[in-house]
Amino acid sequence: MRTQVCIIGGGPSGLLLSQLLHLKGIDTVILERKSRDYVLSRIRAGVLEWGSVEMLREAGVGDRMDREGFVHAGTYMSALNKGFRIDFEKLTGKKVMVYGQTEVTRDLYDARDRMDGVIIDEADGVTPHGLDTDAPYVTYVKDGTEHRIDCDFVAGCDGFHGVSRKSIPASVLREYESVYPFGWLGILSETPPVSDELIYANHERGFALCSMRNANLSRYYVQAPVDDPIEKWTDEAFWDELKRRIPEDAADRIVTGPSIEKSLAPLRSFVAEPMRWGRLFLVGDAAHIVPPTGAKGLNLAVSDVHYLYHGLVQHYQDKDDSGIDTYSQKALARVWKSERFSWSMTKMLHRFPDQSAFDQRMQEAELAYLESSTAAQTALAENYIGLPF
Ligand code: RFL
Ligand code: PHB
Repeated sequence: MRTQVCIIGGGPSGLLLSQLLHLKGIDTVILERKSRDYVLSRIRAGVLEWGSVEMLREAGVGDRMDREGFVHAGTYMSALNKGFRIDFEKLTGKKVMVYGQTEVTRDLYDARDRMDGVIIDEADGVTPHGLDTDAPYVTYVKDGTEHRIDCDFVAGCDGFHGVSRKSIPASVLREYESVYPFGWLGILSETPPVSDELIYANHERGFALCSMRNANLSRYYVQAPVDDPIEKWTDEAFWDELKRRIPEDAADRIVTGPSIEKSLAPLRSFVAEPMRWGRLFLVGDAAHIVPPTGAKGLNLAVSDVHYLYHGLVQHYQDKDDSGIDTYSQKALARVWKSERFSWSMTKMLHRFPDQSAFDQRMQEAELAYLESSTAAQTALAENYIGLPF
């Protein structure tokens, strides 16, 4: 088989890139290791920057998001069980959209199906070859038979554990990493959200977050030791802990119920450079990971897609390679700024095991400054709603 762009990974970045390129007449094939049901059962991001919202609309998958998503003009922060609000709209003129990654992925799969997009799922042993030549190709095994796809370019959209980044020689690849000494325990429950906007809470027992998916589906997180056995966290233990960490009025009115999903995710900051090697481009989590505190992971995947999509369109339509030649540089400039924001939100809001009394006071002072300063709130809001592409 031959295609113009072979995309490894059928998560949001691979699907969105495929859909946008298709609309410009550029042919793609997606190779996905897992089944579609598996991909659609992953519960992940919940907040879209406005730039991401506009990219999804441009890709023709904005209708359900615009009908069912929730536009949020601000967020609540809480310190020592006392909340204050940051008004994104007043401070920046912009808002965010709360619409789950699972739904974004579903909308993209539906659109690709409607347009007869080729998505090969349950593809094993996906391996890119000849990435530093003019004739790259990708091999994979499906139902016991090996196949080969010849292409012009390979887009590595295969997440942190994928094969693409590992194809870049160690002599070229530079990796930067910081692993946090805790995780996020998240639950999904069929209960009305406790608040009309998200609540990010700093508490002496650890961080907590109240988020949502729709009017009867809530998403809550508490900071927890990353090696805690999940069985230890009965629903009752989770709700008790969450209530201790959030503002009292929220704790009093929260509606609890059985969890329908529960998982413990590690927190990491990671960047791989460069994001292009020969005919390979890394996109999204394949190149970088942020801790979820700033809600940036999916949004960074979308901004990578933005730069690569425009570069590839320029290459095919105008015979101009300047876009793909500057892809890594442009994407990384934005990636590092989002890394900084996610890292600073994580440091401000979590309890670290080795935190000294001084560190603790610094955190309290930072939150007090944020509460009282329009300049500090504007800086947070500008990053949260998303830096320009
Ligand atoms: P994905 O979603 O990991 O998709 C990669 C796909 O590649 C497939 N794959 C392979 N396919 C073929 N061959 C191989 N060898 C392969 N190896 C892997 C995988 O099966 C998968 O389908 O990466 P992508 O597309 O770059 O998207 C990135 C986002 O998923 C990620 O950044 C966000 O989910 C991060 N994130 C959040 N981002 C936000 O913008 N806002 C949020 O509110 C937010 N909250 C979160 C999050 C991530 C979380 N977890 C669990 C990691 C909350 C959590 C708890
Ligand atoms: C979510 O709803 O899953 C979510 C929201 C905001 C974050 C992280 C996750 O910062």
